Amino acid sequence: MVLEGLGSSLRETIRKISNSSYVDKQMIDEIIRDIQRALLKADVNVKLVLELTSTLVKRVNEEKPPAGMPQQDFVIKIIYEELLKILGENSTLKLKPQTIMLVGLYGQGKTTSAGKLSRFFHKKGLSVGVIAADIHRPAAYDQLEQIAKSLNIQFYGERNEKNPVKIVKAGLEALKDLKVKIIDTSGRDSLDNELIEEIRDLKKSINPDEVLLVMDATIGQQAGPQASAINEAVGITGVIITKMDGTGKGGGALSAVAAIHSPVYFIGTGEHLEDLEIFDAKKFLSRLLGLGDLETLLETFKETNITEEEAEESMSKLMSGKFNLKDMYDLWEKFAQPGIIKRMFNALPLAKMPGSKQLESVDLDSAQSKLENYRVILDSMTYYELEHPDEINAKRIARVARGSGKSEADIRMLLREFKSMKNNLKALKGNRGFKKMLKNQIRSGNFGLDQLEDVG
Ligand SMILES: Nc1nc2c(ncn2[C@@H]2O[C@H](COP(=O)(O)OP(=O)(O)O)[C@@H](O)[C@H]2O)c(=O)[nH]1
Ligand SMILES: [Mg+2]
Repeated sequence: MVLEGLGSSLRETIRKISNSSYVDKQMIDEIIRDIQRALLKADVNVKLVLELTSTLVKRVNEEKPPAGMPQQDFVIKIIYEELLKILGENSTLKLKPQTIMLVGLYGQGKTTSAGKLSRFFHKKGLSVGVIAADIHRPAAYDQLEQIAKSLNIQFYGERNEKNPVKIVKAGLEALKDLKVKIIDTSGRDSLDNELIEEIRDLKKSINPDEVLLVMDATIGQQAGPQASAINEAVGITGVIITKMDGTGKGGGALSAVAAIHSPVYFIGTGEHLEDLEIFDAKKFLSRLLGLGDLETLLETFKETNITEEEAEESMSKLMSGKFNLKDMYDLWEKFAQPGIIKRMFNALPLAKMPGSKQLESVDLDSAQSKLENYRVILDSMTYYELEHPDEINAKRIARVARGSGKSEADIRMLLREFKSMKNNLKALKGNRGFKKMLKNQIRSGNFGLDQLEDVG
């Protein structure tokens, strides 16, 4: 995963802050140096690093934590907020009729992303067509045509035409009955005036609703100036960062996003057309920092109509390390709606991190029905078993299987997953920062919970 190096350094810093007994000037200097080093190592632009860290120092020195919030958590909160500014506001494409033009250099993933976006809109029930306006690479026409065919959507191209404006105008006319039109354009090996002029002309004459910059996550320091030049020429409205599944440092792409102040709409996470994710800056950053998906967790609590005290109590229990099957069952009863538990576990930190394979491997789509199965299994256990899951031996497993009508493998799976969940929760126990922060947020009921404009 791109940015994994940065993530692990930042998580280390967060841990350092949470574990410190107080925050003094020396501590702050050390944290700032750590953060600078981590960002520079990840290839984030030097100027951006200095700006970010000087804002951090200023805020940490000048601002006072709200009543009840420990200084350590406050510092973590400031780091979170300032990093979030780089990633930009949460924003994504609307599900409405529109023309989208994709721009970017060679090999960044424009044509593939045209296919991924088409699939995305198509799945949401909007008719889609693609237009091949990459006149530079002969193979681009075939590539896009083939993608369109595989998605069963309409394609427009003119194999021998060399004027992209002409092609796109004719294409928009030919596809005018479709809701969404996606235009794939030419790239170059490096940014030059010819490319800038080509996309500027195209933009001017067709006036698309969106101009999306497609950028490879593993791109280096040159990304910032390139993105700025393209932005000046055509006005980028959003970014798709591709190849997030790679192993690059990622700081170059981050710097570019910061330079053009455009939201990241999507990330590409593989070569296949389904490997496209709506980008959620807050969730992404929380996971990167190891803070867990605080927002999802808090929204989840909000939806349940349970009181804040109950929320706190549940969180404390979850993290006490003494969590047993009965607690899981009680929690289940309390939250009543099965979907909620699934989302809670999903939101917990570490679940997405290396080393917690069990949780990671839980297929989210089947998690719901699996949890419903679990409930049936838990119903067939005795109180003693619920409270002493470690003592559920083969004989007991066989009995519970018979009683619940599930297979012994199902029972074993439940016990295995329970154990792995418990271990993950135990790992959180020492994470003072997370726990306190979470409690505070639950208490204040507010963590910048502005509603996402979710297209789903
Ligand atoms: N691993 C991975 N590969 C990608 C992703 N997006 C595009 N690619 C690959 O990157 C290469 C260039 O993509 P392409 O769409 O042709 O780039 P274009 O020149 O900008 O149109 C192709 O081999 C794609 O399969 C992604 O998100 N992950
Ligand atoms: Mg292409």
